[in-house]
Amino acid sequence: MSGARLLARLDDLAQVGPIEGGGSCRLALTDADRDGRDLVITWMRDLGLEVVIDSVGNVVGTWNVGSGSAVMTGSHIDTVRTGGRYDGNLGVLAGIEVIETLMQAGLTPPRPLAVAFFTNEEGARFQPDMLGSLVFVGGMTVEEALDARAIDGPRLGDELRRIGYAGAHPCPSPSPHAFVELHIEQGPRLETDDIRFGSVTGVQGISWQEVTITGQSNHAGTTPMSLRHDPALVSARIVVFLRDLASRYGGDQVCTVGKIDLVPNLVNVVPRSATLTLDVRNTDESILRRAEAEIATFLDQVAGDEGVTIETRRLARFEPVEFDGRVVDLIEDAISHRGHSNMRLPSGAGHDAQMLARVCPTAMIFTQSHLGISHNPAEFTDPDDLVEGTDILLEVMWRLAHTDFDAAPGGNS
Ligand code: HGY
Ligand code: MN
Ligand code: MN
Repeated sequence: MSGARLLARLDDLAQVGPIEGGGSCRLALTDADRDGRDLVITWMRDLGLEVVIDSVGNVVGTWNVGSGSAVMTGSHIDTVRTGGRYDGNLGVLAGIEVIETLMQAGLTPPRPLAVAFFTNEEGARFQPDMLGSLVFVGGMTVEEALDARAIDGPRLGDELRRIGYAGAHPCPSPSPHAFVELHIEQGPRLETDDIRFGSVTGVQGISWQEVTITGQSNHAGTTPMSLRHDPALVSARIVVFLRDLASRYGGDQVCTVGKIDLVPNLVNVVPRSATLTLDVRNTDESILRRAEAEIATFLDQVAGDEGVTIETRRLARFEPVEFDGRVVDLIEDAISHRGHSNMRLPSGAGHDAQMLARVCPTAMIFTQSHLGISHNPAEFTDPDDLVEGTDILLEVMWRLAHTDFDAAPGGNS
């Protein structure tokens, strides 16, 4: 395995859509995303992989050796606006590195190996997140995906065509033999507990909605406070309510208002409207549903209090996912066998693996994230962990290629 080649490619990819602080901004299907795609496909083609682009722009590079369905790895190379250099990129470039290493070592697996990057994993520009992998496994129709609207307006299908990634390959795709994704944890748990790698047991549930509050724009100087119907105030009350809910629930409950747009957004105008996003997550589906119900009740109540109207729109909703215990066991064994400390943990972030888990035995490998920082250019993972994580990925993929899941009954542990 060439750690230098992996690290150099991570640096090269980080230079596509570069932002201050050493991170990247490659929002899905923008020119920067196109440039990142072009670069990674070049590396795939230089390896002699068969590169396929499907109808929502997912890209799969396959080393067509052996027989049967492929062992697949991969992740995403689109980023949030304040992206770090490892989120998603590591999983894709590590997959390429694994294949290149095996080729150069003259080691041929009994099955094809594939490495993919999926469209719009982040869900920052188009919703839902993990859109590409969701279509890849048949969880969303191509037509519905192509009609998704970006937060800046364009239609997903038009953007795909504009950047030259409206592929011909149909979705859903045939199911892989197995899927494994290497990803940074993006949270603090491994580092806090001084555990080097994680065997990821699943992904927590996620609930995204857009809330539009309509009040009455008015003069900031002349309108008595008692006569105001102020969407900015209602937005603030919603933010505080979500923080209080998360504190009351405790445990894995997290709530985020990441985006607030005021109209007309001027210093001397009581806003006419506010549009905000609610990101609510929990590992437990019943608790997540309880949180959603509480939020809906609060929205009704605060609309009455402040004399505004509130409309909501579902942006994404995925229940918690449990990975295949046989794959988690295999990952844990590979980590231990290479002499490293290991922790089993669920993922706080969404990943393409949670979609692949619908169609084949799937799990993930986590590396540490320094101080748990991610979706931030300060995202950092020790280069030794990036390289060793790739070696673990290689071992896991090799073993998956030699695993007959039909003979090994089981599933979620
Ligand atoms: O939002 C997420 O969990 C992921 O980064 N798409
Ligand atoms: Mn990611
Ligand atoms: Mn992310």
